[in-house]
Amino acid sequence: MSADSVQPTGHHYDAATIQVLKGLEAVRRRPAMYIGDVSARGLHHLVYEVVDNSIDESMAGFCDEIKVALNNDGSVTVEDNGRGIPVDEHPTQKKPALEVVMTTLHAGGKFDHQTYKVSGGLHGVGVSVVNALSEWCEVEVARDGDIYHQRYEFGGTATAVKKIGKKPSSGTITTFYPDKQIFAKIIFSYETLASRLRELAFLNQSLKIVLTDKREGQEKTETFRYKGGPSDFVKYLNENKNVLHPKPVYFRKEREATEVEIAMQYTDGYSENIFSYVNNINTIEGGSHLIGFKSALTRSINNYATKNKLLKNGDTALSGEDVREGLSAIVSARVADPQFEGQTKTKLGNSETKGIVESIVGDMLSAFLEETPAVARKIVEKCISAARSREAARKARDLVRRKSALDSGALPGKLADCSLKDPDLCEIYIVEGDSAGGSAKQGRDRKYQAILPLKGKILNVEKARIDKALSNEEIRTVILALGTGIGEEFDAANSRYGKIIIMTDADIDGSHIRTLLLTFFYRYMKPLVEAGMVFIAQPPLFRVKKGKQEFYAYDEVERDRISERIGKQGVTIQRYKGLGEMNPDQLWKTTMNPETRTLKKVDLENGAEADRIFTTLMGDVVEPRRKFIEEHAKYANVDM
Ligand code: 0RA
Repeated sequence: MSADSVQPTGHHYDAATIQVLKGLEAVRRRPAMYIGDVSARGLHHLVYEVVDNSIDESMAGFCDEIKVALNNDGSVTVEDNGRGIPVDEHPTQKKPALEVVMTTLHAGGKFDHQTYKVSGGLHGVGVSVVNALSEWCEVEVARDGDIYHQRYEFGGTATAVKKIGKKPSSGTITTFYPDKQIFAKIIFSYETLASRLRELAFLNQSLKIVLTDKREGQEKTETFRYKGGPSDFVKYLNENKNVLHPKPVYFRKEREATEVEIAMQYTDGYSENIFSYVNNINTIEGGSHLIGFKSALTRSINNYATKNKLLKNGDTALSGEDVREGLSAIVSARVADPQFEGQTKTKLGNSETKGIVESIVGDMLSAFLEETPAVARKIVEKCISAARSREAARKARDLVRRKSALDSGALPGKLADCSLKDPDLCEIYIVEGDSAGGSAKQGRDRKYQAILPLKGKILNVEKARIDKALSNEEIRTVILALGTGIGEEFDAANSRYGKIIIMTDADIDGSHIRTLLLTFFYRYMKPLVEAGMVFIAQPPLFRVKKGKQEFYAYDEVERDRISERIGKQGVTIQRYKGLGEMNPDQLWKTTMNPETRTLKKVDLENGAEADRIFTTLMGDVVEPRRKFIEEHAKYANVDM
């Protein structure tokens, strides 16, 4: 069924209905405008949109449990124990409020501004969008002792609101089945949903969120409920790190209708892990709340250090970077009328929020430092040590800068650059080893493909400060080749290539080098990753050959399917242990030709989760790493 044939069944087709259908038709015609895209990401957003309505009900204080179920038929159910969506007649639409909410664009739980003071939801488009993009959707509302039910198909009303039973408690149950015509693949990832639901549970102290996978063979359930809220979030982030003080610093305060909640804990590491949220939305691009937090942090710690004479002769004031080294923090703000800006609409624009957050954090943090001198001292010492090595870092950075400044063409000698200069057209393959580098250089299209072979392992930046990282030859080579600069000077816009493709062998060493490079990009060039510019090449694992016929398989299943199809007799199977075993032509055909290759985009859907993964894989603590690899080995397609 197409958008054009959306029709409410069993309903009088009046002017108001046409109005409604126009809205939802627009959603079906241009779904990406409402949910971002129609890939896996957009598909999962459908669930978040429904969950966000229940979260709003919980933030208003009427709901303390949300259940999400992945049903065996491919549909998803979201259930809450809130007040239930009202079912009485809508004053102007002359239809049950439930029906208005479900079938009218922008009429979500927020149709009445009095209902919720603050409200979450990235797109905030309302549940009618989910309805419009579903083959079918059913809602059950329990209110005032009765259960009401209504069914919709392709966004239109399929049945009238009917009483179907009795129930003493209230709540809303929404089940929807995404439209196969709109979403290419309607397979929900348990892990993707789990990490967002876990995040929501951390941000909404004591809210219980239960995720259940009911799909055959995948049955599983998890309950997310954190009595410590953001403090528990920080502990979770720091689980595999060495912390400087056992209890996260935590405070929550409201000022001028803005609520600020902060949890923070220092580790002995070097990276900065601050995750900021506004109304439960991860503000990846930051904004005024984050600026307010950072400036209050710098000022409070400097004031304390000065007042207590902790800075020695020769020590300069602590910089923002110094006071954030090794810090894990959650900055969560609830703002009544958030203005989201930036490319991904995840940057808070409200200018008044900066001052509010700054004054709350300044007051609360200064008080904490005064009252907890033992912890305060440890924190300040850590910051001072960061400041002292900042000097060394600057020297190391100068080294890179001088080298790159020799002349604009001072690219690393090992780089085989492409002839085009427009970054949008150009890509760079970062290749493991000289022999694979040789094949890649011969096989490439030199117009737009550059090759950078790396000699050996790059430094594990998870365990090194920037000065040490910059003393590593391979890391310097990558920075120079990309042209982005590093540290304070880093600018993704200066990248000489639009795509950065990591190409390593399909073995343990290869996956290690890949992880080292990803750790480096994640810690030092995160905007490149966020912009979706970092990719992993997918070379084949096998060549299946029979006579003149030649096929490439990217995993065992494919290998077996191919040999099955061409008949097992006379088939030779070669397992590629390294890229170097492929000749230039094979490498081009299988891994580099944009027409035929597959690239895996590195995405950061959930920053907090990504941080934990890098810490687990690259940090000091061994046991969780072993466990992680064991649990993920079957997906990782590496024999670690
Ligand atoms: C507006 C008013 C009221 C409840 C809701 C919206 C509501 C919406 C959703 C969406 C998912 N779960 C929900 N739970 C509640 C109630 C007004 C009242 O009862 O006074």
